[in-house]
Amino acid sequence: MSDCIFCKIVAGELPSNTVFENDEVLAFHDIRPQAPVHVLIIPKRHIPSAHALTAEDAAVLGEIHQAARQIAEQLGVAEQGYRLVTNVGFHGQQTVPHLHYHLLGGRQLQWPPG
Ligand code: DGP
Repeated sequence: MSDCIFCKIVAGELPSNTVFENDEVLAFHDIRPQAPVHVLIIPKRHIPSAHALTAEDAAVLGEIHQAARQIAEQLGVAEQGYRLVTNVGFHGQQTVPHLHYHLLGGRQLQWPPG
């Protein structure tokens, strides 16, 4: 999508601090980190949110979870634990309408979220 900032990052039209990339998935540091480790993991193909997923997206979801495991190991948060979360829509506080998973770690996270 031409006006999607994450599609622009995928296309190399906007910069990002990449931590993982394969044919289907890109992961980069969040521009406004909420934890010592805060990475966004996205499908390269534009999917608006988790609510828009279909059975045809099963493979890319698997890729995202494989990437998350690898990134958590790479950035040293796998042993202590981390959070993998996706926000959906207005009440979910989704601000970028391109599916993304936040990988947060490096400190004790709180539950429930606000
Ligand atoms: P959400 O609120 O769940 O839609 O999260 C969107 C996240 O995206 C938010 O934590 C800030 C981050 N973000 C927004 N624009 C950019 C950008 O241009 N680059 C990077 N690296 N992160 C961005």
